[in-house]
Amino acid sequence: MSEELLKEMAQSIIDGDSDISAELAKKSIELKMHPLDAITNGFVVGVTYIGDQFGKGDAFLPELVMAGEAMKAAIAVLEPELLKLGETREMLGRVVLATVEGDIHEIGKTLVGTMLSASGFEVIDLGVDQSAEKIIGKALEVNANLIGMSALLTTTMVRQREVIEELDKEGLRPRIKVMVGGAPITKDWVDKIKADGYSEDAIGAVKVAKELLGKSDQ
Ligand code: B1M
Repeated sequence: MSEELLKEMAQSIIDGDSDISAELAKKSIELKMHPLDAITNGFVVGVTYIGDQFGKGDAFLPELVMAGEAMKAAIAVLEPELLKLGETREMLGRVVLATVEGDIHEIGKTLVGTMLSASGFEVIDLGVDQSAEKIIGKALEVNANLIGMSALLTTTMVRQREVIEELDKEGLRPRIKVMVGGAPITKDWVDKIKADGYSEDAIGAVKVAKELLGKSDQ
C-alpha cells in the first residue's frame, strides 16, 4: 500500500499536478506515513526524474515549473507534520537562511528551514535570490549564529564564496558560522570556499547546524 502511494506521489510531480500531490500528501498523513518518507521516497523521486529528463532535453521548462509547483503544494501540506516532529524546548541558535543571488530554487532550502525550525532553531528565511549584502545585513541585524545558503545552479554556487569572503573581510567569523548546501555542492567545493559545514539533505543539515553551534547532544 505505501509502496503504491509513494509511486503515485512521484507520478503526481512528474504530471505536475498540484491538486493530486496535495491530496496524496493529505492521504499520507491519514495513513500515518512519516512525512520525510513521503517527501524523500515519494515526491522527490518525481522531481528528480523530471530534473534528469530536463537535463537530457527530454522535458522542457514548463514541465520543470509545474513539477516545482506540485512539489511546493505537497510540502505545504506536510510542513505542519514536519514541525510537529520536533519538540525541542530550548532555542538552539538563530539561523539566517537564503537561496543565493541569481537562484530561485526554493524547495530544498525551505525544507532545510522547516527541519531546522522543527529541531529548535529560530530560522529567518530570506527566500530566494538574496545578495551577499542582504544575507550578511540580516545576520547582523538579528545577531544570527549561523548563515545557511542554498544554491542549485553551478553558475550561482560561487555566490556562497562571495558571502564567506565578505564575512572574512569584515572579521565576522567565527562569530557567524556558515553552512552551505544544494544539489551541486560537494565536499571539495566546501573545502575550497572554507565553509564551516555542509549537508546533502535536510536531516543532515540539522545535525551539521547542531555540531557547528556546539549543540550536538540536543
Ligand atoms: Co531548475 N535546475 N532551473 N528549476 N531544477 C536544476 C537544479 C537542474 C539540475 C535541472 C537539470 O538540468 N537536470 C539544472 C541546473 C544545472 C546546473 O546548474 N548544473 C536547473 C536549471 C538549468 C534551471 C534553469 C536555468 C532552467 C532554465 O530556465 N532554462 C532555471 C534557473 C532559474 C534560476 O534559479 N535563476 C531553473 C528553474 C527551475 C524552476 C523554477 C522551474 C524549478 C524550481 C521551483 C522552485 O524551487 N520553486 C526548478 C526545479 C524544480 C529543478 C529540479 C528539477 C528540482 C530541484 C528541487 O526542488 N529538488 C532540479 C533538478 C535536480 O535537482 N535534480 C533543477 C528537490 C529538493 C528537495 O532538493 O533542492 O536538492 P534540493 O535540496 C536538498 C539538498 O540539496 C539539500 O537538502 C535539500 C533537502 O534534502 N540542500 C541543503 C539544499 N539546500 C541546502 C542548504 C543547506 C543544507 C542542505 O544548508 C544551508
